[in-house]
Amino acid sequence: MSQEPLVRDAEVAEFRAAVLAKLTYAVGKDPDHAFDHDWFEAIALAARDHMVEHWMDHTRQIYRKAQKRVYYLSLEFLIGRLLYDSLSNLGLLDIAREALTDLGVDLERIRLLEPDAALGNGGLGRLAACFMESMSTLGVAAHGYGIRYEHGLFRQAIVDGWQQEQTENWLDFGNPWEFERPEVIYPISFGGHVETVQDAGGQQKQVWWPAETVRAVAYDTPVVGWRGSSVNTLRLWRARALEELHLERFNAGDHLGAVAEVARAESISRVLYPADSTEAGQELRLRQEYFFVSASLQDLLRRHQNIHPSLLNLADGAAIQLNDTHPSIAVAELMRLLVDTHAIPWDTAWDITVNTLAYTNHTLLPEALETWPVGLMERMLPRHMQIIYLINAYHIDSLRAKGIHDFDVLRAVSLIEEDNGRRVRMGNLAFLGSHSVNGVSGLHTKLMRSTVFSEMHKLYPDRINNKTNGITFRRWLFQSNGELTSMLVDALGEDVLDHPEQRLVDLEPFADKPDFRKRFAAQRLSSKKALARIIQERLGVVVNPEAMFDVQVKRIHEYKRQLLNLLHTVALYQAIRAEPGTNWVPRVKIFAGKAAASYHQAKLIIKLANDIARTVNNDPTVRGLLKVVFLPNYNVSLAESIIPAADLSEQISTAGYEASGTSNMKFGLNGALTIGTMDGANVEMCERVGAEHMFIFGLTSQQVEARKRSGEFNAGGDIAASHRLNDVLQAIRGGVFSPDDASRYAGLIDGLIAYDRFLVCADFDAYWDAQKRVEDLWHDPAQWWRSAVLNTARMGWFSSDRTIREYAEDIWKALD
Ligand code: 26Q
Repeated sequence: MSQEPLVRDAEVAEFRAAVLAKLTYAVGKDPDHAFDHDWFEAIALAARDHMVEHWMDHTRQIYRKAQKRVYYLSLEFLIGRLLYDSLSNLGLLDIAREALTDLGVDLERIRLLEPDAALGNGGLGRLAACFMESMSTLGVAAHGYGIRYEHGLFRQAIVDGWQQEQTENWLDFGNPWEFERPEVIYPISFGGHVETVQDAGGQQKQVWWPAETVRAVAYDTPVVGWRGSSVNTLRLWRARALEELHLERFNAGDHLGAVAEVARAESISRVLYPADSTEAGQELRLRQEYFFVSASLQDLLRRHQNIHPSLLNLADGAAIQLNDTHPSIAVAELMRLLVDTHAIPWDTAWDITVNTLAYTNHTLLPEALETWPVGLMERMLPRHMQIIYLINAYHIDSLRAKGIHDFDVLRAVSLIEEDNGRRVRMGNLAFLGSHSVNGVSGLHTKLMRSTVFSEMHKLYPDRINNKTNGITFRRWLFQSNGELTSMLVDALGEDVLDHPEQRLVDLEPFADKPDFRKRFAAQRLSSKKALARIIQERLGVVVNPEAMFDVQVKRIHEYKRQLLNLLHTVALYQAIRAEPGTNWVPRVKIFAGKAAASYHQAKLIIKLANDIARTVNNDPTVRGLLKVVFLPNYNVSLAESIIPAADLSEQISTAGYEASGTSNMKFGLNGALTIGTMDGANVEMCERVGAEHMFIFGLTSQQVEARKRSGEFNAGGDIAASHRLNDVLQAIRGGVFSPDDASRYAGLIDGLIAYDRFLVCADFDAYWDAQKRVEDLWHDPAQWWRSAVLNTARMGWFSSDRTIREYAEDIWKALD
C-alpha cells in the first residue's frame, strides 16, 4: 500500500526495535552473537505481538456482539510455515524486510529455517488450514480444534529409490506462534463400565465409571486474516497424564510401571496417523479421535454457558463442522454431555445435537470409510456404544413407523454393519447426527447422493448439499508468487489483492496483449529457474528451465494414477529414442508425494519413478529432451516453490474417485494449464476456465460406473489395441528400468493387466493423445500463454473465501 514515507520510516524503525528487544529479552541473545535461528524466533515473536493486539480486540468484539461461533473440528491442520503468512497478512512483509536489512539480516534466508507445521496428510488437512485463514479474513468467529501432535507427518527420504520414513520433529526448537494454556484443561476418560442408577427424583440414569482418565491441555495459535482484519484461534490439545508420575507406584519400587502410565496417556498426542485412507481398527486412532472431540466439546459448551443461561439454545450460538468422519464420535459425545452431564431429556438433546452439527465428506472410496469394531468401542467407550445403539434403535423405529420395512434399506442405513464382524459406521452416524452433510465438489456431491449415501439421501433428501472446495489466494498466490502478484497489481490495481474473486477476471483482456503475455512467460521462467536450483541442490540433476515443466505432486495413491503418468513418461522416452531427430518438446517430468508407510503398492510406484528417472536422465540419446525427477519430502513449503514453476498440471485421477482436489486450483491460479480427467473440481474448473484452455481426456465417471457394473477390468483388450501401451508395459515388466532386479515390476504389471481397477490401461491412449495436444499448443507460444493468462483470470471463484461464505450462509448461519 502506498504510504507517507515518514510514516513508513517510523514503522520500519519500530519493527527493528521490536525485533532487537525480542532478541535480547525473550531469546536472550546479543545481536552480534545471534544465530539465524535466534533471529527467526525474535522476528516471529515481534510479528506475534502485532497479532495479539488484533486478537484481543477481535475477541472482545465477538463477545460484545454475541456473535455466533463456528467450531471447525479436524484431526488435521496442514499449516506449513507461518512467518510470511503472518507478516504478509499483517501488511508487515516489506517493513520487516527493510528493518532486517538494516540489521544485516536477510529475511529470505531466515524464512527457510522455520519448520513446516505438518499436522496433516494432504488435501483434507490443507483445506482446514485454508479455511482457518479465510474465516479470519471474512470475520467469521471461528475456532479450529485439533491435536497438537508432537510429531507431524513423517519426513520422506529416498534411499536407493525407495521411500524411507523418518520422524518429524517440528517442535525441537520450540514453537514461537503458540501459547500454552495450562489453565485450560479437561479430563478425558476411557474404558470402565456403565451403571444404571436412580436419581433423587426416582428417574433412571446411566453413570459411566471410567477405568482411565487423561488430561487435555490447550495450546492456542492466533490465525490472522488478510490485512489483519480479524484474528481467530486454532486450539490444539496435548495429552498429559493425570499425574506426572504415579508416586505410589514409584515409591513402591515399580519405576518402569510408574512411567509407563504417563507414556500411555501422552502417546495420544504423540504422532499424526500417516495414512490418507483408513487403516481399520487402530485403537490409538480411536483414542485420538475421542480425546480431541471430548476436550473440544467440553470447551465449547463451557464457552456457551459463559454467555448463555442454558444449553438449550446451543444451536443458536454455535455451529460445529466435522471435517470428515474423524471427529464423528462427537454425535455420541455431545448426546452424552447433554443427557448425562446436563440432564437434558433425550429428544431435546437430539434436536440440539442435530441442529448444531454438520458433516463434510471427503471420500467415496469404500476402503476409506471409517468403521470401528463394536467390541473395541464397547471396551474403550462403553457409554458411547450404548448411546449409539439407542440412536440406532430410535432411527430404525422411526423408519418402521413411516412404513419402511425393506430389509436392504434398513441394512444400508443402520449405524451397525453386521456382515463383516459387527462394526459402527461412522459415516452413517455423522450423517444422522447432522443437519447438513456436504460434499466438496459438484460431481462428488452428486455421487454421494447416488452411491454411498443413496438410501440415507432418500430418507433425508434436503440434508446433502455441495460446497466446492477453495484455496486461500493469500498463501497460494500472494506469498508463494510475489512476482505474479506484482504483475497483477500493476495491471489491475491494489484492489485485486482485496477482491480477487471479483477483480481477477479483469485480467482477461490482458491475455490478448503480447507484451503482457511475454511478462507472464518471463515470470514463469524466473520461478522455473528457482525450482531448477532446488532440483540441482537436492538431486544433483540439471534441468533446462526453458523446457516444459510437467508436474504431478500429491499423495501417492493408485486412484490418482501416478502410474499413468509414468507409463506416458516411458512411452515418450521410447518415442524420442526411436526418432531423436523429430521436433520434440523438451520436458521435465516432475513428481513428488508421500506414500502411507504401509501402502506397498504406492511405495513401489515411488521406486518405479526413481528407476525411470535414473535410466532416462543417464541416457545420452534423450539428453536435453526429457528429464525425470522425483523430489523427496513433498510438503507445503515445497509446494510453494513447485506450483508457481509449473507449466502443466497433472490432475489425472480415475473419474469418480477424487472428491475434489485442491492442487488443481493452486496450479490454475498460478497460470499452469491442466491436463486432467472429468473428476472432482476439475469439472467446475473446466466450466469456468473453458474446455479449450485445458486438456481434458479419458473415461467419464458414468463410463467408469458402467465398467464397474459390467465387472470388466481386464486390460488385455486395451493392450492388444495399443502397440505403444504394449511396448511400455513390456519394457517395465522386462526390467529395462530395473536391471539390478529384472523382475521387480513383474507383479505390478501383471496385476495391472489382470485387474486394472483404476483403468490406467483403459485411459492410456486418450492420455497420450491429450499429451500430444499439449505439445501442439506449446509449439504456439502466443496461444499457450493466452490460455495461461486466462487460467489465472478465471480462477477467482476457487477462493476459499467463496467456499467459506457458502458454509457461513447455508450451513452455519454465521455471517452478520
Ligand atoms: C482415517 C482413519 C485412520 C487413519 C487415517 C484416516 C484418514 C486420514 C486422512 C483418512 C483420510 C484422510 C484424508 C483424506 C483427504 O485428504 N481427502 C482429500 O480431501 C480433499 C479436501 O476435500 C479433497 O480435495 C481430495 O479430493 C480428497 O482426497
